[in-house]
Amino acid sequence: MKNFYQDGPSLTNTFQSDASLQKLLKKILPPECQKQALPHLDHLGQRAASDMLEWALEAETYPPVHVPFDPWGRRIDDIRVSSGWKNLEKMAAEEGIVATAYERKYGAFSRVYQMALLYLYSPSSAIFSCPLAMTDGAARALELYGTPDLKNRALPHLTSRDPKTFWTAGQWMTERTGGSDVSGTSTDAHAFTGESAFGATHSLHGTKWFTSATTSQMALTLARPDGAAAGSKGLSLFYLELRNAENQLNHIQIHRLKDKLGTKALPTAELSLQGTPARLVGGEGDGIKKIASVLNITRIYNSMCAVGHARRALDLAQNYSHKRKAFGKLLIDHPLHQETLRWLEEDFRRSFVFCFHIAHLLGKEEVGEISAKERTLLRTLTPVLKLYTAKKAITISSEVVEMFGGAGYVEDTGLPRLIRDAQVFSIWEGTTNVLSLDMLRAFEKEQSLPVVIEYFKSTTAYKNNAPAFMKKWNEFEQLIGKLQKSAPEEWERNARYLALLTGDLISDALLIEHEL
Ligand code: MFK
Repeated sequence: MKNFYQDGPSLTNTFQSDASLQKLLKKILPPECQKQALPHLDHLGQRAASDMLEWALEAETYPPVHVPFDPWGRRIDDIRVSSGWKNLEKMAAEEGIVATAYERKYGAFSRVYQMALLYLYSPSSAIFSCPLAMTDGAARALELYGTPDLKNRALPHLTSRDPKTFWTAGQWMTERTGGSDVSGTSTDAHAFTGESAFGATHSLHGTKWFTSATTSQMALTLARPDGAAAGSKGLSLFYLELRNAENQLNHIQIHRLKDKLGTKALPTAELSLQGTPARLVGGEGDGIKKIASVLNITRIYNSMCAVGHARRALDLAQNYSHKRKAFGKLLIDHPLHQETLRWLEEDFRRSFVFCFHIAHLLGKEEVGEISAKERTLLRTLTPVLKLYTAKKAITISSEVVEMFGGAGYVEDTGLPRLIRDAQVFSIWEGTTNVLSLDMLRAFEKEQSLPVVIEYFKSTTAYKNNAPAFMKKWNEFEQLIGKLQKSAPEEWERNARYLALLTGDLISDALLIEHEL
């Protein structure tokens, strides 16, 4: 076939093509919420397959640039981003990707509605979902720990639908000594004596090693006040604004942008705080515990973005399977290709249903409708969700790229980005091992293992003796039994395996409950 040219994959309205999303939302959202949410999601699904794709491509093609000096040698540390990136930010505000959760028009279901928006927005956003995650996390931390005046100052911006007043937030935890173990944080906080627009209490000195997105207007960060203990116990949580009224950086110097494996459109910088005015949040001490309220939100965002990413990879693979012929027939007509897709689709649905379950629990917690047992489940299962969905997104992305053969390995098809951008999900906001240990932390601190076991025993899958569920359940019971007789170190050695098994069990149970 001399004149043969293959058609590439294409997307249609990503809400309309998503049977799982429609089915789940119609089942769990109350009618008045559906009335607003479903048309809104339909509209967003259309944008995710049209104008957003153009902006995302532009943002990826023209990644951010750090301009340290003006032409005359003045230090300016400008970070220049493409108009595509700016449009994605503007649109996020207008569509209420963060605001929907905080307006709480539909109680606990507002979070489910908002997460569904994020799920559609994220895979076409060139990872603008990352600054949104930190914005949402900062809003929650300020809700929980901020004084009324600090809340009044920042929350209306973080939850605004008006692009002119919308702010994004950064979460600056990682230093050169580490992103997982932050006990070595060497940013010092000295008493602040000058004037500041936001009631600064301290001035910060130190280096932050991974700060995304450094174009944000505010950030939450950790620092050690004078006289505080060494290690993580001596850390406090601080609020800062990056720029002053003259739009100059507030004693912050940007060293360089990171040259990352993926998430190329996202400006992630190394910077130093050189006497940056900052304000204590929630009093001195307990910095890790307070920033955990940000992390628990960003980890759920990471999960929802991983699920959205997996859906996008599969949409492309499904579409291509109906276009591409090999060995005399369409890919979709080959039994082995069908089987591979079926297996990947099931993996996707596992992550999908688990993620929306946790989003609903989060919504209940935020409006004070959560029971004690549900709160324990939310705390224990959030790290499991994050590690589980990240691993699934990486596997699915890799398999989908393989389904395209050589085309999947060629940059200008856009397909290699699927793998690069998936890899961040298992790194950002806690690696698989760190999160497995966080599950153990919750077992211990919240005494949550009995609650998890009780939950599994209450599911339809358990009551109906569903074969796949019971096979894993037996393995889970045996492993727990063995660990209960072992040294603490054995819990740690088995933590990852146990976390993945827990993820399998909960997703099995939820797939049966929701008939997905
Ligand atoms: C898309 C953008 C991509 C851009 C590229 C990004 C590349 C990567 C950049 C990064 O570096 S991301 C890394 C971000 N860092 C993290 O996510 C932190 C990961 N590390 C952890 O989560 C550690 O487990 C932790 C820092 C929390 C360990 O610190 P500690 O001080 O040894 O923990 P400790 O003493 O057990 O906990 C302190 C308190 O916080 C305890 O409460 P109490 O004071 O009442 O005892 C804990 O229960 C509580 N806590 C810890 N984690 C919690 C939590 N509470 C609720 N939820 C949690 N998740």
